[in-house]
This record gives sequence, C-alpha cells and structure tokens, in this order.
Amino acid sequence: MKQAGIFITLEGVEGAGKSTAVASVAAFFSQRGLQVECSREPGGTPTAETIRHILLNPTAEALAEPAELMLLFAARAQHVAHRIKPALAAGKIMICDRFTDSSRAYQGAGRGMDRALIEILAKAAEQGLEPHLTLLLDLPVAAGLARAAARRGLTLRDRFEREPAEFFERIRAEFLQLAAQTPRIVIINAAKPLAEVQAQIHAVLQAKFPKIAARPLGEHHG
Ligand code: Z5A
Repeated sequence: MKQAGIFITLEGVEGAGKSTAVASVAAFFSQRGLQVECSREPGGTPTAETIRHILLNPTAEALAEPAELMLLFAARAQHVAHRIKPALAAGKIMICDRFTDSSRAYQGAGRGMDRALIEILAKAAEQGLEPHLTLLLDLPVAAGLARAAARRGLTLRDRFEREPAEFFERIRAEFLQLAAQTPRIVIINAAKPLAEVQAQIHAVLQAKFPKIAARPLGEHHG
C-alpha cells in the first residue's frame, strides 16, 4: 500500500506527557488544513484494544514475558494493517502515542528480553512502516511517576505501573540511547512547564515540516 501521509510517534516513560503532546501535534497539522488521525499503542483497533485490556489488567492471570511481548506485537500488527497504513495511504497525518520504540525500551531494557527477537517481531508487524518523526518526551522518572499518580487518583495502578522505579530508569536510559543512535528521534525536555513543552514541539515540527508550517492558519477541521 502506498504511503502518502506522515506518521509521527510519541514516546517516553509513564506520565511524561505524551497524551497531552498528541493534542499539540494534532493541532499543528489540523490548523493548517491537513487531515489528522490520533491513535495509541497498545490499541487503536477493536482487536488491538481487546489485547490492550489483557496487557494492562492488573488482576488477571500473570503474563509470561514472552506472552506479553507477542501480545504487544500482535496488537501492533493489527494496528499497522487496519488503521495506520490505510490512514497514511489516504494522505492523513497519523499521530500515535507509543510504537515499537516502547517495546525496545520496556520489553528490551525494562524486562531484559532478547533484542534480536524484538527486531524480528517488529519487522513482521510493521511490514516496512517506519515513523517519519518520533518525539521523545524525556523527564526524570520520579517526576513522571508523580504526574501519573496525581492524574490517576484512586484508580488501580495497571500492570506496568506496579513495576519499581529501577524498571522505569532502565527504560528512560534506553529511550535516550535510542535517540542518540536514531536521527528520526528528537528529544523534548518534558520536565518544563506545559507551555514550554508545547513551544519545543512546535519548533521541531516547524523545522521538520517547513512547507506545512508556512501554510496559513485557518478554521480547518481534520
Ligand atoms: N507498553 C509496553 O510495555 N510496550 C509497548 O510496546 C507499548 C506499551 C506500546 C501503556 O499504558 C503501557 O504499555 C505503558 C507501557 C506499555 N505503561 N507504562 N508505564 P498507558 O497508555 O496507559 O500509559 P502511558 O503510555 O505510560 O501514558 P500515561 O501514563 O497516560 O502518560 P502520558 O500520556 O505520557 O502523560 P499525560 O497523560 O499526557 O500526562 C500525565 C499528567 O501530567 C496529566 O495530568 C497531565 O496534565 C500532566 N502534564 C503533562 N505535561 C505536563 C507538564 N509539562 N507539566 C506539568 N504537568 C504535565
């Protein structure tokens, strides 16, 4: 399937502000008349959302690590085939809260799973798809966990949120290492106040997509 649109992913540790940033990225494009679709992983299609429920449910049967890994990639394969690729073929801007870099960081560094296996599964699920741009929202783990806890209030922590701080430290370090090795990944300092984070995101989008940034702002609906 031909890929005419733009695929942007957001990554980071828990509570980094990815969901909030998705809205800023979406506004940049929709205000300039482009059609935008937002999604998340794990999830994004009915089957992938069912798998998400299994993955995050803290009260269900414990998941063996290989089962967790394969469920994540099964959800991703559905998402790529039935949502992301069709949106890109239609020329849309597809913005996704987490993608394969999360598997590299959480399952690779966090759980210590086989990196080569992760790349084989990624190849099978992605079918040649790669993000044009990845924004890594980086902040100290303690700050992210505090933001997430404040937002969660009294609701139960999910299966990942129950992991110790060291797990998230390994994940943060892996994300930073991936960014150092991968030109498509740009680091955003997510420890700053929201307005500053949004300004950093805007500057990255302006530099990466100058022709789109130059379009007049209007009352478009994407
Ligand atoms: N996972 C995996 O292991 N492997 C994979 O391949 C994939 C995922 C794809 C998905 O959980 C879990 O799946 C995830 C990794 C694993 N678990 N963890 N941990 P999720 O989607 O439920 O959770 P999440 O991705 O970690 O996102 P989150 O907790 O919703 O955080 P966020 O989206 O990054 O943050 P937010 O909701 O935008 O902001 C959090 C709060 O901070 C909120 O109240 C905001 O208003 C506030 N905020 C945001 N920005 C700021 C600034 N700049 N200053 C102050 N306050 C702010």
